[in-house]
Amino acid sequence: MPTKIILDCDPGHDDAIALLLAHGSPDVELVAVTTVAGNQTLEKVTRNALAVAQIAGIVDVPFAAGCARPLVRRLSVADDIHGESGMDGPQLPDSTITVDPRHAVDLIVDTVMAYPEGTITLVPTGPLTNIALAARKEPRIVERVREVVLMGGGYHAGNWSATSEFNIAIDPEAAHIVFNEPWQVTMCGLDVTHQAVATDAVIQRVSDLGTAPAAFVTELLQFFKQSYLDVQGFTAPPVHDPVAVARVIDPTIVRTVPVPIDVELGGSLTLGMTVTDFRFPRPSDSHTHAAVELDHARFWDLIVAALERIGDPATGGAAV
Ligand code: PIR
Ligand code: CA
Repeated sequence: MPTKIILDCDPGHDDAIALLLAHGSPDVELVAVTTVAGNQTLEKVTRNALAVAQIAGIVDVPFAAGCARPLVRRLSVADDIHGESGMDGPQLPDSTITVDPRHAVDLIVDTVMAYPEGTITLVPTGPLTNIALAARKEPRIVERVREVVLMGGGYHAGNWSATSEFNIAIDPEAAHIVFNEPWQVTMCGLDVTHQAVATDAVIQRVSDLGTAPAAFVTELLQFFKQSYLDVQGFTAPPVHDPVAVARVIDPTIVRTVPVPIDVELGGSLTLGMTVTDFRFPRPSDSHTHAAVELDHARFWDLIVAALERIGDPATGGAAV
């Protein structure tokens, strides 16, 4: 039985690839896609999510727009990395797929309450605003959710400040709520996502697939490569968000350790830091888990296989 997931995202080049990985993998079933302001405004990231759905033929999954700003703070977007549209590079098609009328928070709550307890996994790949509000609106989701596997944070270094990663730093209060509810939380932070680099060999492999969705991903990766070089000096771009999806598909691809993690809300230099306690002895009952190591080869194998399965929906028929 595939694991049922709700992808809560802010596409975003890497969010788009996370969505394609989830759609093209037999081991996970997308039951809802929700959007949140982060990499760009809510309007832009929602449009981008629908464009990805159009390209990949994701027609039977509800897409709902959520929060347009963080709980407490003003929105800052990552247009330096993701561009004006939030997903610059490829031409974005107008989508014939329409957004669900429900607010993302309601779609999350309704979905988790409708399925049996312990069956829905939440996969947030943007700021945690929608997830935090859902937990506050319907507290029973906390015990019903199977686990939360998120991209965000890290225990070593930041990308938005010296200590803090974008998804956490943009809405630290929401992240504080999510990390402090007693559900299982796996943090796929920069420590592992900076291992998920798209080398030129990887980009070539994707390009060689020859389908329209693969061409779209190739263009996303080429743009991401250039902006990561210009903005952060990386020679190959880290493709963060699919790491969380990969962890759900195959836990052996992302090694984790159970350690206490909390989110700094008070520090003037460390606001939004995910403070991770690796001290001995490790608590036996930690509900938070830090990802520490990625299997790079098998990670990209999963993405290539997903794109193969998606094939060329526009021309009909998958490649395999
Ligand atoms: C990536 C992101 C934001 C800022 C930068 N510099 C790079 C987005 C990605 O979509 C990912 O979810 C997370 N936030 C990585 O920090
Ligand atoms: Ca993201």
